[in-house]
Order: sequence, then structure tokens, then C-alpha cells
Amino acid sequence: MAKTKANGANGAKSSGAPAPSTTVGNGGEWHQQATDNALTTNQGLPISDNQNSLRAGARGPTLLEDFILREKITHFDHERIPERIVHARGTGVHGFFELTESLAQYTTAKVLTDVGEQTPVFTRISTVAGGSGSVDPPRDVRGFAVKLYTKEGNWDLVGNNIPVFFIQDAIKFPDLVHAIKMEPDRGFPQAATAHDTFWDFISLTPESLHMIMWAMSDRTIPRSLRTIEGFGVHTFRLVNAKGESTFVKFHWRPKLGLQSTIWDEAVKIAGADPDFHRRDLYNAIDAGDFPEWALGVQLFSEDEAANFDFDHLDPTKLIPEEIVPLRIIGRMVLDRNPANVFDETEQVAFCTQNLVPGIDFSDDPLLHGRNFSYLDTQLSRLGSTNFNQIPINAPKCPFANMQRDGHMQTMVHPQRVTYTPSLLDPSGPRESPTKGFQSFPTPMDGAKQRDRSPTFADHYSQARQFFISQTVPEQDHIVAALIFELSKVETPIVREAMLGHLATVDAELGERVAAGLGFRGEIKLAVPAVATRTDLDAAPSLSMLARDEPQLNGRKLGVLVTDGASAIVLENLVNSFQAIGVTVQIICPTIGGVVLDNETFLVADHQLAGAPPVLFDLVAVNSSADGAAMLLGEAAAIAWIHDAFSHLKAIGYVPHAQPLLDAAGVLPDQGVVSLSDAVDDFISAANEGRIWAREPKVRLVY
Ligand code: HDE
Repeated sequence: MAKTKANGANGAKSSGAPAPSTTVGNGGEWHQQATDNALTTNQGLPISDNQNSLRAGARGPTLLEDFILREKITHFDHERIPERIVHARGTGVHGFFELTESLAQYTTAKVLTDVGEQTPVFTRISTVAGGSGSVDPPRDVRGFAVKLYTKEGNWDLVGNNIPVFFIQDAIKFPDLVHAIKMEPDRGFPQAATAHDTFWDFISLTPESLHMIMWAMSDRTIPRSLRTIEGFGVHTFRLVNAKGESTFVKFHWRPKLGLQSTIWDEAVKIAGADPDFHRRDLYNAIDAGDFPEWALGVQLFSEDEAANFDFDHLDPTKLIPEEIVPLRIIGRMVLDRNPANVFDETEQVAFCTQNLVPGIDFSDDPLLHGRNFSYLDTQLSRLGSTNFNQIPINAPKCPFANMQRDGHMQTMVHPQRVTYTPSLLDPSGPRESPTKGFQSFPTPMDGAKQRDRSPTFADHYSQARQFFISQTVPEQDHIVAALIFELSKVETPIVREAMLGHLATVDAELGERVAAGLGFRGEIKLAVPAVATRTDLDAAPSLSMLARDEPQLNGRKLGVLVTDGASAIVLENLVNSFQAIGVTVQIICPTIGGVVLDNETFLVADHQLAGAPPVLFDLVAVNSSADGAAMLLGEAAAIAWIHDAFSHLKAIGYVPHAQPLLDAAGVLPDQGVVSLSDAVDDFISAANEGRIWAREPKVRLVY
């Protein structure tokens, strides 16, 4: 009997559909799932009806017997895996690492000795505090984790965009994270340090002061994931063919230079585009504009380390480049977006203990704790010791051992012998004393104890050095960030304790933050375990603005255009800026576009209200007189211009737009440039990056 069904439009049976879907099998091998385009269960059983469950009668109850329904729903129920306890929100990209200078003198690791060799990588950049559904731009440290699939095994360099960390010992990590995350009795704030528990913890953890200075700087509100640095943070060891060891710190330095947002801008971006960073990275790679980082190393010997006036095993300290210069040895290019975010970005499992022969750990106590934590966390997150078989985690070199079975085993092992030693199968995998990983034989003679080395005791000197190394606007922003964060703290004694620490870092810093908090008492200085050094010179390498020239390449120009606007000005803007690597986007009062003064039709990229200026690095207003008069009645247009001005952006404008600039409170300065046929002056102004001289006119500086 013929069946009739009310499938509706969405229930139409598939026919003549595109090519059959394929699935990546284990080890990256492609398997065709169904050759005849049939939809099947996970057992390969063709499904006859994907719209209706099995029921006792058309209007009757659904039957438990419907194994197809149960399989589909069960799989769906488990689509989410436990998210990372930290670094839950991340963006992953494929690419390669290419060595340009050999470190053969220092290490046997082929990835660091084979010049010209391209090693595939998967890099995941993340925020730390927020859950996986949180927004991209909050003030937060960025994780910078790189998995290098070398010919000698996977090497994971799991770093951050800041070269130091909050704590010196792994045993404090759960406390730090509990303090930073949403407060458990109320479930907020999400992805923010501006709350009592975080600052309560910090006020009692002076070792975090150096990291706090970095965290309150503009480094934690980056403009793009393409404009952040990455640091391995800990000291590692390189070991050469003679068994000699050299200490090393790893740095990833972005080709586009360091670029950050302004706090008010970051706050507004979070509303305008919560996916701002992942969209920016995805779109850049999609457009073939591949971001690139140089790999730099700081190399130093045991003797040099012994002479530093800080302990290089203490992860709250860095080695200024003025003391050990950075040596660029290679480059990483990210050139391919993941095919599937869950399969790759979510399931990638970084482990700090993933090393290759020739690279080894130092005795940094934070690193040792991490070496335990990452494997353990992957077991809980990915549910099985076999997580290394997931394609994104599997090495791309041959691997073989006697580990067998376990939950979610995906490989079929035909061998009879799963042990060594054995005569039955002499061809099975065996240890290789020459090629294999050797730990550097560090001599050890310490007593078994829970103790912190006195060489870790100075918590304020490098914090002070960081602060005095910043340019004026950078210092202003650190002060403003501390005022903002501490103003959100409801418990006065926590605020006061923090003022004591800040004044111990630098008296002026303490006074400025106190003024911004309206604090009327007397600041009680902290009591450092060792005296804060005031003889450490400012190190320009620690400042973003002092170190990197602003760049226009990779930036975005937003042009607000109305009906009747000048076609010539627009053409000049688009051609000139595109020629220097700037993306130009057109914003119109409606998404329907506009008609220019030469009667040509211009397509809009965005509607005005949907594209606030925070999404662009510089802006231009190209309106007709009528267009400007119309926009005077549109608050979004006035706010557009006002925000661009207060975020210190270069603004190009045609004379017809002057009434809009006046209404937005724009004051003339070198960054506000009238556009004529030529746009060279506007390009020169934009080349300066932000117009820092404008800042005291638009914001109170404490
Ligand atoms: Fe992590 N960290 N961490 N961390 N971390 C994790 O591992 C941990 C630390 C970093 O994109 C977790 O897979 C401990 C420093 C990044 O998947 C977990 C300590 C640095 C990522 C973990 C630290 C990092 C993580 C959570 C103190 C910079 C994201 C999920 C001893 C050098 C990797 C996971 C990705 C992730 C533990 C401190 C960087 C729980 C115990 C210092 C970039 O294992």
C-alpha cells in the first residue's frame, strides 16, 4: 500500500544531491562513507526515512524499538564534550613552521636544525577565563598553543601572549582559576577579572604583581589575534649531540606588529561583534592574507643564568631582550582554516610534555605541574587515553608501541605480541638508545621538602621595570585599567590592599590609581620579602609602542557613504588604501547601498547601525550635503564619528560632512584630515597608528 506523508518542505527526500559526504578516518585517511549517496546509521545501515520516528500508528506513541531515532538522538546528546576548564574559547588554524637558521650547535631536534624544512602546525589561540560561548574581546590573557607535527613526534609549545605568569608554583593554579572564574554563588561575571574574588586572591598573592602589570596593559585587549605575540614563558633546555645543554626561551613575534584596542573600544566590540577575533582571523586566512609570526629564541648558558639578578626558573620573571637578545630562527605561517571546528579546534589536545629529542624541560615548578595537568585534563575532556588517535592529535610521523585497547580504540592492531622483550616477534617496535628522547642528566641533591627558593622572593622589581618601560599612553592605560577593575571590587579592604601593592611597585602608580578610585585614606605600603629594586633601567623591548612601528598593512578602513557622495573621492580612497594592504569596507545608511554623484550604484558592505567604527582601524566620511543633513537626525551616525574620534582613529572627511563632525564633537587635530581628490594626507595621518596626542582631550587621565 502506498504511504502518504506530510513531510513538508523540509521533509523532502534527498535526490540528486551534491557529491557524497566523506569523513576523515583515523590517521587522516579519507574514507568514503556511502558511495551511493545513501544516508546511513553509524553502522552503515541505509536509512529509509529521516523525517519520521517509528510510531504505533500515525498519531500514536513513539516506539522504543526505533533504534535509528535512538542512535541519532544519543549521538546528538553527546555532541558537547566537557569544555576546557580554562582556555575554553579558542580559534584554531593550520599552517606550517619553516626553519630559517639552524640551531645545530645547541640541539639535535630536527625541527630546529633542518633549515628550509616545513613542519605542519596547528595553532589554537584562546581567551583564558570565559566559557566557550563567551565573547572574544574581554580583557584577558590569550593562550597561544602551537602543535608542531615534527618528523620526530609532536612538539607542543603551549604558551600565552604574555611572557610571565601569575604564580610560581602549580599547586596554586586551581586557586587562581577559582578566583578568576565566575563567582560560584552567583554565576557571574563571565570572562572578567573585574570582581572581588580575583582581586582578593591577587591582593594576597604578591608574586602575581608582575603579571598584573602586563594583564592591565593593552596587551590583553588585542586588536586582532594576528597582532599578538606568543611566549613559551618557561625556560626550556636545548640539548646537542654532545649532550651539552643550553637554556632557551621561545617567542612568537607577529609580522603585523603588536596592535591593541582601547578599553572603551573593546567593550563596544564585544557587543557589536562577539566573534570579532575569530572572524578576523578566519576572514584573513580565507582571503589568502596569511598571518605570520617569527620564531625567536633567547639562548643562555647555565653560567649566564647563574649571574642574572633573578631566577630564570621563576615563571613570574622574564629576561629582558636588552640582556639576552632575541635571535630569529624561523617563521610560522597560518594558512588554512579548520574544516570542522569541533573535530579540530575543540578536540585538539595540547600537552606541555609533548617534546622531541633535543628539547627538554627546565626545573620551573610551574612547568612540572603543567606536565601532569595537560595529559590528565585531556583524559577527562576527551574521555579516553586514546585521544591521541583523533586525527588532529595524531603524530604525522610513524608511531608504534605496545599500548592497546581502552575506551574508543580506533586502530586495529593485528599483532600477537604486545610486550617486550620477545623472541616471537623480533620485528616489533623496540627502544632506540641513540635516536630516542634522553632527559638531560641534571644533578640533584636537594632535600625532599615543600619550600620556595629564596631566589623567587622578589615580586615587585620586574613589575616596576615593566611599568617604567611603558610610553605615556601605555602607562595611562594601565592606570585606567586598574581604576576600572578595582572600582568593580565591592570590598574596600581588597581595594586598599591592592593600592599598597601598587604603590610598592611604583609610588606614582599607587597615587594615580588611588586618585582615580577617589581613595581618601593613606596608602599602606606592602611589606616585600626583599627590597624592590629601583636600579633596573627601563627596557624599551617591553613597550608595544616603543618597540613596534605602527603598520597599515592588514588593517581595515570603514567608509561611511551617503547618496550623492563623491565617486572620485571614493575611488581614490579604495584604490590607495587597498594598494597598501588595507581592507576597505563601505557603510551606508541602508544595506541597499547608495547612488553616487556620478549616478553609479554603490553596493554596501554594512548597514550603519550594524557596523560601528570599533570594527575598523580608521574611518572616512564621504557624504553629500543632503546626505549629511539626513544623518544629522541619526544618532548612530553621530556616535559613529564620535567613537572613531574618541578611540583616537584617523578620520578622513569630505567638506560636506563637516556638520556631522561638529555634531560629534570632533576637534581638529593631525588625525582629522579633509579629503580632496588626493588622499595622501589621510594615508600619512593613518600611518601614525592612533592619534595619541588626542587622548588627554577625550579622556580624564589620573
Ligand atoms: Fe594551562 N592549562 N595551565 N597554562 N594552558 C590548560 O589544558 C595548567 C599555564 C595554556 O588551546 C588546560 O587542555 C596548569 C601557563 C594554554 O587547548 C589545563 C597551570 C600557560 C592552554 C591547564 C597552567 C598556560 C592551556 C585546560 C599551572 C602559558 C590552552 C584545558 C601550573 C605558558 C590550550 C587543557 C588549548 C590549557 C593547566 C598554567 C597556557 C587544565 C595546572 C603558565 C594556551 O590542563
